[in-house]
Amino acid sequence: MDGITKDFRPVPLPDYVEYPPEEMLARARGFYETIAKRHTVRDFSSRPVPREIIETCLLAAGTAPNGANHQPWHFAVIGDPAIKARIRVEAEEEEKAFYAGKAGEEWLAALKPLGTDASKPFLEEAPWLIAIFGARQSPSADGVMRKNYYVPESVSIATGFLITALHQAGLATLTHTPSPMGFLNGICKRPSAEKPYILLVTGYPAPNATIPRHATEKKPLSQIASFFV
Ligand code: IYR
Repeated sequence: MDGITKDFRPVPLPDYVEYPPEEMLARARGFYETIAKRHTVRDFSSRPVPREIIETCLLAAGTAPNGANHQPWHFAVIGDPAIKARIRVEAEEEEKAFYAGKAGEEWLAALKPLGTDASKPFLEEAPWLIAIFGARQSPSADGVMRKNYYVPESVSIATGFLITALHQAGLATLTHTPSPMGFLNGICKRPSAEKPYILLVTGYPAPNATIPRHATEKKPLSQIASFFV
């Protein structure tokens, strides 16, 4: 037995915990309260964050639902100041072109309330950058290359888990998307079958960190959901 499961072999559902309905509601409210305290941060402290915290949050990300359980993601974790400096140079080069007009008027107008510009000091200041890649194809456990499915969906869900895990651990995050970010393949030594999706910045917020007021405006439930009952 090589330990690779290729046939359907059901096992009893592990780990499920049922709560009485009142407790469910209390837990749902509790989680909402916790996650509503997550804010996208652009001012990071350079205070170090132990690697084991990042590793544990990545393990949580790796439990995300995904296409055919191929787990088509890779997380390149950068703490080396020299590599962070290279990423900043490359990202700022793309961002300069973006803000100089490549984005187009409508997009730049949409970004105005965020107060962002081409300057990305957080790429050097934050202790950790996590470059998140999605693999169009990747080797299975027996080393044979195979196609992956629902890659953007899978990677995005895993990224959501990661952001949630980092927040739960007490860290701030920024989902940064310099566009295009193909330069990350070279710097992170990832194959061309992998596409960088997001550069996740994480660490402690700077003591004087601010967020745009615009970001505090969340749509009410009536605008984000419709029920058919
Ligand atoms: N990638 C650029 C621009 C940007 C785009 C969107 I859409 C945002 O929500 C925020 C920023 C930047 O990082 O500045």
